[in-house]
Amino acid sequence: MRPQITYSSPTDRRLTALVRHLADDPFSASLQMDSQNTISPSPTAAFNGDSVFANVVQAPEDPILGVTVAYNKDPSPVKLNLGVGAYRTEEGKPLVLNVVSRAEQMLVNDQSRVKEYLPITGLADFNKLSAKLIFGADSPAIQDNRVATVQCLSGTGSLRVGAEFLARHYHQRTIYIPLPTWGNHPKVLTIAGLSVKYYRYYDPATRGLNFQGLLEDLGSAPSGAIVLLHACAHNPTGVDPTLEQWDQIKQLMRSKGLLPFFDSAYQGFASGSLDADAQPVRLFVADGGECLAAQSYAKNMGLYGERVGALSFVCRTADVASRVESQLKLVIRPMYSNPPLHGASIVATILKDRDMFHEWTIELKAMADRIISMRQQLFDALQSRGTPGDWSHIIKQIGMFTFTGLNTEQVVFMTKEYHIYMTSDGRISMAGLNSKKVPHLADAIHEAVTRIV
Ligand code: KET
Repeated sequence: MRPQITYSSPTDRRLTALVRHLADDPFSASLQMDSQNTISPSPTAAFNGDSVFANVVQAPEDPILGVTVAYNKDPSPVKLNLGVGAYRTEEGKPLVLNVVSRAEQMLVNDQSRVKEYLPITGLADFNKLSAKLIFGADSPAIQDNRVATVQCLSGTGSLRVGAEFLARHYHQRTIYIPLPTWGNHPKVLTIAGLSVKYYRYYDPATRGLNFQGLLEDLGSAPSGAIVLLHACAHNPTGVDPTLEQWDQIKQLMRSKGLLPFFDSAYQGFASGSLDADAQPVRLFVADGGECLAAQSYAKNMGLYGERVGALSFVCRTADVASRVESQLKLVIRPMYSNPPLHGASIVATILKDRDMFHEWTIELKAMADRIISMRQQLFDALQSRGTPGDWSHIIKQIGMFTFTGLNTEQVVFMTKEYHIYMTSDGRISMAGLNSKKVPHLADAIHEAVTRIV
């Protein structure tokens, strides 16, 4: 007799977990649609003379990247894309940092360079320098060799590899993520095999942090649960805890043995200072405890399309760190084998040269300052129009985004009548705005909130 075969592959389990998660997602109905259309396997197509894929249903666009797709199709000359978090200059153009161009030129001129595969863990220099950037040059964890860092495919890839590792090797599969959070978080984490739960983060009434709710929810999390924390410039709300609040969060998490997983996609974009923005992470590392950090160079070095990022595990001992690294290789190798060379070479060139590093910090600060000035200009424009409501959150929130408080209907109105594109939750990318477009945006907001209450 043939043995009974049970079809419970890791992929099946992940899909089941993902569908289960998305079905009771409290925040976004569009996620459920995603799950129907992109993730659940379609019924097998019978051969019908057309295509074996005839039963594949049309998937909806991504809630963030799909905004750019819609924007690109709009022929209007006044259109404005405030959807994706991508920096634009005052002229509305994408920016390649001078220091990045300089590093690329140096790489091109270096005749000794070859195009061999990198190791599975990526470029060694890049990894060391990335750990130094986030944990600090004098970090005791780095000095003790307790940090395992691997180069990954930008922030998203770092989150995915970290989550896959945790699903395989960590005793708790539950990860708590803020409500709301970056729309891709629940998808990346669930498909990696973790089970997502939310902790309260944002209070729509105050347009600030729901600190009490956060403490209550983490306080009732099962011991050992993983907690995703935005290192700075929380996306989409632009609301961060103060350092004192971070300290309280740390104490609570340590007392319950909760494992911090930092997503650091905006280091330098919140305050303009790389060190200041890394303080929350360094606070957690300073007590000798363990944590994970996913870093992205998409925004702070403008390397969006190069897909360059790093995942670090801060461990108790060097021995543990080395074993963690050995297992990370087993996660990475069947996923994409090894990471790309070019972007990491640019980053390493800049981080290891004093002058270039300094030049980078100046360019980064200029980007952060331009965003802050956009906040002020938009706020002033709404004030001068007498737009109903309190708009002070525009200048209080930090980082790339303003969580405006505009509802979906108002967003749809602004897109239809003013050709202004943004995500349906009312998030606008301040980095996509410029002085010339401020009056247009302020007119649109003014009309949207006056007409649609
Ligand atoms: N984490 C957060 C919090 C985040 O906002 C992004 C990107 C990422 C990670 C991933 O970035 P990567 O390019 O993989 O390094 N957010 C912007 C772009 C996107 O959605 O992909 C955004 O929210 O517009």
